[in-house]
Amino acid sequence: GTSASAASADVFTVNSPNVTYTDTEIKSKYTYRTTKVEVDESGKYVATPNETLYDFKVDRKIPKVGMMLVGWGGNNGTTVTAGIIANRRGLVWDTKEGRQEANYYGSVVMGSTMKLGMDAKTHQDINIPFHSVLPMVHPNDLVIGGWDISKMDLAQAMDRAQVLEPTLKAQVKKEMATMVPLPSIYYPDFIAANQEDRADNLIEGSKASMAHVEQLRKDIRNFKQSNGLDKVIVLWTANTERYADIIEGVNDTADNLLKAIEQGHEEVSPSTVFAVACILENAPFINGSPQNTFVPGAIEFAERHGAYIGGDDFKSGQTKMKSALVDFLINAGIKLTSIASYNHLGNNDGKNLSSHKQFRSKEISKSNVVDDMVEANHILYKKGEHPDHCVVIKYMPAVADNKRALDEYYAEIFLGGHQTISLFNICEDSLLASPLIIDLVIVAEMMTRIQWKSASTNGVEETEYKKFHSVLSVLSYMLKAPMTPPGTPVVNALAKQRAALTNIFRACVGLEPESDMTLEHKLF
Ligand code: NAI
Ligand code: DG6
Repeated sequence: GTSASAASADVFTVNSPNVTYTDTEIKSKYTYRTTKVEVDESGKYVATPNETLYDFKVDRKIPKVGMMLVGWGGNNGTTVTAGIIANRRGLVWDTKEGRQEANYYGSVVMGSTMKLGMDAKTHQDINIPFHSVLPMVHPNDLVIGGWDISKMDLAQAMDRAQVLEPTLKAQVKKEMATMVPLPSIYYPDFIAANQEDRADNLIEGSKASMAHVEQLRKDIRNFKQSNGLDKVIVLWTANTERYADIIEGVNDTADNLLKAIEQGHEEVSPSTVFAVACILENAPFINGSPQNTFVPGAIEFAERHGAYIGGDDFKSGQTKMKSALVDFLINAGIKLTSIASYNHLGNNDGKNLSSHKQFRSKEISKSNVVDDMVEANHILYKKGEHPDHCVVIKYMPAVADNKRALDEYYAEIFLGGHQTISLFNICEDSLLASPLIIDLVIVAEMMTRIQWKSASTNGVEETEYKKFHSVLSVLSYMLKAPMTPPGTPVVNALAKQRAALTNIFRACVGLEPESDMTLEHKLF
């Protein structure tokens, strides 16, 4: 059942005539301030401040939520599961560096703060946990389940992943041994041939079918019912698939996609079948891998059902750094001229990516991440000009999950000089990706409880609250190739992505965006 909670009001309340709290809702009247730009007859820009009034409504009842992972038995699936159990039970374990406590480092929602405002007397910043700005689900309360084409229980699969300390594994083993992934759908052509030996937990049939859609829907419903859940969020953290070809009449529209599934068309991937099943169950579906799961027909289908989708590809280490560093360089007026991005890793993800078509999916998601920053600076870059950018991934079994990433950023500075920045990033891949899974699930769930309507401009009050767009671009911070509503721009710059997330959440409780002007400290 649901439990009423006042998580955000526990830490703060907003004292404003524009914000009202009831037991079940927070309502805010919010003025969204932007700048409208037009061009006059002489070709000059005319910038006009613009205000739009919105009403936001947040459902304060924190639901009981299930997180179902596709690829539950993989490195990310086992690591995030063990991590949540460790936090839930407050575990402490020995390592060669001393005693380690469970934590949620690497999660924006659980590990970061945002400025609420300034102390009324001292003008010092008051910061609050990100998690408390709105009544969000706590990850400790997520009920976890999912599917895998490998039938290993989660305790054995955690050993196979070689990510966690033995002293931690020993404490979660018993619980994880009881967790066994549901059989999944496997269409061999979509993942590397080298994955075949782990495919021993399969739903019958090796191409898309409505029977597959129905089985996955049943799995979601059963999970929901047997755990007494209000809501299920599904996240793909299974192997990277190859791209599906976009074919007219097959996956270009919602109706064609459904027909293609009925006919067992070979260009419909397992991840797209999962997406369709989730849309029909109204379970938000997030793609943590790079492939084009959300073919145009899948997006249209989600829109038609008002279901939430998000993707693609977790932005964990090398690319997160890239989307911060390139933002810094270009906004510093430095002309980035090339990025050489190399990495090697030895986990099963690396093995799958050693196959060309699957690597290609990853190459695409890793390569497009600087486009918006380059396009925004027409002083440094002519139209169509962009830095050289090369992405290499190699499989090196010995380093297991400890990915090594080497990046060289080469830039042109003042008067023809050059700057070379060389980065060597050793990141335990699944320990970076797991907190992103938590953030994606918590934020996506939160978005299902926020509604909006345009405030009256002509005296006629709109009565109907609406949802956000099906494509949750607010998840961009956690994703390498953020999906946005069709026809809308993609933002890759990390700071902008975080600002969008925090400022939308602030707006829901009637708070202004954080401008960082701090005039209080600058005026005499
Ligand atoms: P993994 O290979 O350890 O796990 C994937 C799991 O998916 C395996 O257990 C496999 O048996 C299962 N699987 C494959 N096809 C399936 C299907 N059709 N249905 C159900 N299960 C299926 O990989 P890992 O390291 O957990 O990564 C998962 C995905 O996340 C990969 O696509 C990877 O590229 C992506 N990713 C990982 C990041 C990281 O830092 N670990 C960051 C960014 C993306
Ligand atoms: C090698 O590049 C394997 C990939 O799955 C990455 O480790 C993963 O996509 C994370 O990438 P990044 O660039 O965010 O560190």
